[in-house]
Amino acid sequence: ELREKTLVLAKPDAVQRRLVGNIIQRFERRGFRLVAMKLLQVDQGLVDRHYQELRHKPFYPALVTYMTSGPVVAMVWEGYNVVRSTRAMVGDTDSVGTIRGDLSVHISRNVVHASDSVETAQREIGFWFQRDELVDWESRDRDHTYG
Ligand code: YYY
Ligand code: MG
Repeated sequence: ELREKTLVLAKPDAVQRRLVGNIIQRFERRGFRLVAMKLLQVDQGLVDRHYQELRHKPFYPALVTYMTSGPVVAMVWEGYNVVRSTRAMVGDTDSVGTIRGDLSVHISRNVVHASDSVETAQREIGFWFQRDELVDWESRDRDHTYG
């Protein structure tokens, strides 16, 4: 499915630490297509929806404080197998060579979120974006190189 979509968040620590460009560049370079992006201050309601299955975990209050501590960059990326590929690229804090492994040292400040299944992605995109915020566009690099 070439139109598979996933939600990626550059979390508040990524924005504060000026890592957003590096994160975006990795998905661009891989060949995925950016179809939506915005910077926003998140409120607790959105965190509750986004992380609803974690609401009873002991770390949940700290997770809410972290996620609402500053702006987040929310993105939708599209492409073949994008959900699975993006999870692999995001990796874990202790997996060097992944986004988290390269850019973070602690699970509670792991710089990025990516949806964990196609179904989760559809649901999460709906939490973060209106339907008309997703842009369908074609790569026409020749026109943009030569005018
Ligand atoms: O999907 P993923 O982000 O890799 O991990 P989850 O187990 O779904 O947890 C979501 C989020 O919660 C994680 O990115 C950081 C935070 N968290 C935490 O602060 N402390 C933990 N012990 C586990 C998760
Ligand atoms: Mg998860």
